[in-house]
Amino acid sequence: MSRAKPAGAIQRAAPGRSVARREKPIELYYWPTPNGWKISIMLEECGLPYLVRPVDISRGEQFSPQFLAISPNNRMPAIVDPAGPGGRPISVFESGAILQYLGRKTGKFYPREERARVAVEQWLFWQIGGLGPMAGQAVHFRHYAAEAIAYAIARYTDEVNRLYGVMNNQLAQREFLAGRYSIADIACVGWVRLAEREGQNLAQFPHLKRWFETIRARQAVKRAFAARIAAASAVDMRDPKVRAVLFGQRAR
Ligand SMILES: N[C@@H](CCC(=O)N[C@@H](CS)C(=O)NCC(=O)O)C(=O)O
Repeated sequence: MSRAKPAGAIQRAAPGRSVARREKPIELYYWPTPNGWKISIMLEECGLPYLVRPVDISRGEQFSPQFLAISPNNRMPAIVDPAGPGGRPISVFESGAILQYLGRKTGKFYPREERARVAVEQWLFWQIGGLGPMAGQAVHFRHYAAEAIAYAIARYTDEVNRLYGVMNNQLAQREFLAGRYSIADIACVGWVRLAEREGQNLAQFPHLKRWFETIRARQAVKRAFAARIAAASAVDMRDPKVRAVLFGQRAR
């Protein structure tokens, strides 16, 4: 398996903020996927300076010892905040934990008041335990599986359809999943962006469509979605070397 050296870092700053200022940027270990977008959206929304450290998961960079020291699950995203608690660096892996950390750090998109916080957390965990894994499997069996397995395609496509219906019903009553725009919406939007690849038609879910269009129009979200990593755009998922890295992983 390839142990390619990570590609160069890309420094980003919120509009109107200079990256030359004293504040050390948060390092974002990133690849442009729905899980990666969650954190680039949050950093953009919070106006925090950050440095993108691409983790080319198609070449096995998620298995480098340096990355595993931060993210032992060999998955991105992860962050290193040089100004963590007590002014000392802290690393965080798992996108939900990162969103909560950044929400607590900035006081943004993650309310303190207990009822409002619980409302956000239940939808955040719903995404982490439900929408993300199910949509990921739907994409896998619809687009990447070596053979088309009708049962698996139907099972995951149906489950994502059910989950979209749950969001649609919630959004019939509220502007955002937990009332106000929050880390729960930030966690979900990248997966809804891939609706077509998941075998879903947003026209079937008018409230979800309205929500998606509202969030997609936010400047921070536009910037996060527009950020390109050339190597990622060039990945060919049919390449046997890429497939050997990403599929059939077992304990090491
Ligand atoms: N539960 C994790 C999931 C992260 C995840 O699945 N990341 C994928 C890309 S979307 C990854 O890094 N894959 C590398 C691999 O499969 O080896 C989170 O929410 O952070």
